[in-house]
Amino acid sequence: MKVLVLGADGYLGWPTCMYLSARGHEIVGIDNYFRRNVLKELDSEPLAPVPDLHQRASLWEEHSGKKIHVHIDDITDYDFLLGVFRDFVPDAVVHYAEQPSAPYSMLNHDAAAFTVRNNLIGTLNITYAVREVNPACHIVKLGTMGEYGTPNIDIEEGWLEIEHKGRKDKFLFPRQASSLYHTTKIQDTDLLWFYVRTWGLRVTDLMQGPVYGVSTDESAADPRLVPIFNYDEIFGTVVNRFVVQAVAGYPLTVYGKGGQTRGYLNLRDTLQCVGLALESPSGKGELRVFNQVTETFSVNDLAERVQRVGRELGHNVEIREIENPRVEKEDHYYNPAYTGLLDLGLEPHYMTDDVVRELIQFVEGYKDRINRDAIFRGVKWR
Ligand code: USQ
Repeated sequence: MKVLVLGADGYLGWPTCMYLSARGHEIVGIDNYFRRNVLKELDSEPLAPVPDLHQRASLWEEHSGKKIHVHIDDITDYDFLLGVFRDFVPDAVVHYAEQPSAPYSMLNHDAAAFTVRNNLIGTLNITYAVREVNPACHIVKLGTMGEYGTPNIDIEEGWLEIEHKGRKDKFLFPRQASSLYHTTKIQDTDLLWFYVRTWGLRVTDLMQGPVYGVSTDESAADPRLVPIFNYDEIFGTVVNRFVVQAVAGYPLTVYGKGGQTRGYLNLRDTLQCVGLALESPSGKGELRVFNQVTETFSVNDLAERVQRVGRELGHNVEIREIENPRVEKEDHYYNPAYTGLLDLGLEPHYMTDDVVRELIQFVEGYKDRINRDAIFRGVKWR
């Protein structure tokens, strides 16, 4: 398959490029270096040094003999995106090219406006380019479990059948996000659903929870192939942050009561899920939704696990409840369904102590690069 990966430089984008390339797909990757640029502005470098995308593509070719073509440009520029579509004529597009950080979207007006513009215009441009060049192209969009929020009912896999005054219909499961970033992902879903109904596009929406981990089969060849790994407050996700905090001797930053429960998954499983979705595309005029998580934990569960494994490895790991900078429920019901990807063949890599130990050991190798000032700055939701 010819697969266009948007957001190819990111934490998920680069490992996805390698994973799909290793499986024989032809890959073109695009990235505008948004994350790299913001990290420099915020003085929050990734934990391990990351060669630029051209250099990583060359390294990958040296190790695998396979080419990944890359463009450093912006998909919100429609002429640019359309040009790539016309040259490459993709069979599928994997859409990671969103401003992915909830705290970034809550920083100030400029960051909020950037998030709305980038995420919505980017998604709109993809739909137009697909219709123009290859309407059969399968769009695999990374959504987020955060679109559903934390309702006091079970979360279904994308859809909900409602009976009202004796009549029934099926709707997208109700959405109520708790950051502007997550809200733009709801709006993306709505955009795509509209064009699925109107133009008959094929779309898979992968409602993903927070991802953790760093190693993949493909990055084992060379440490310079590991994904961009952030532990700062803006781009780091909670498990990766806790592991770095454990190694740095920085008390684990549990926000509020720590009862916030989410569905998590290992980076290796993100790759499997995207691969499975690509290999069995949704039908014409179908919006298919999968909840892309493998297990649920509260923040307290995660902190306790990282503390236990960190202490076994000789680290001084304390847990500190700090005033929650976000507006979110800290004690709530959470019961999402997530069987669709298992039915397609997903074989989960669960979060065992060994997995956490391996991640801590990776971080230990870069201990000298940890910038303690980047760990917590307290971006407040209000
Ligand atoms: N949290 C802490 N301490 C920290 C960091 C986070 O207690 O130091 C808590 C947060 O308050 C939240 C939970 O951990 O309740 C998860 O936070 P996170 O920063 O790992 O995840 P989030 O901001 O929700 O966003 C991340 C990705 C985003 C993706 C989302 C999936 O950055 O791109 O869409 O995970 S989900 O959370 O299911 O919406």
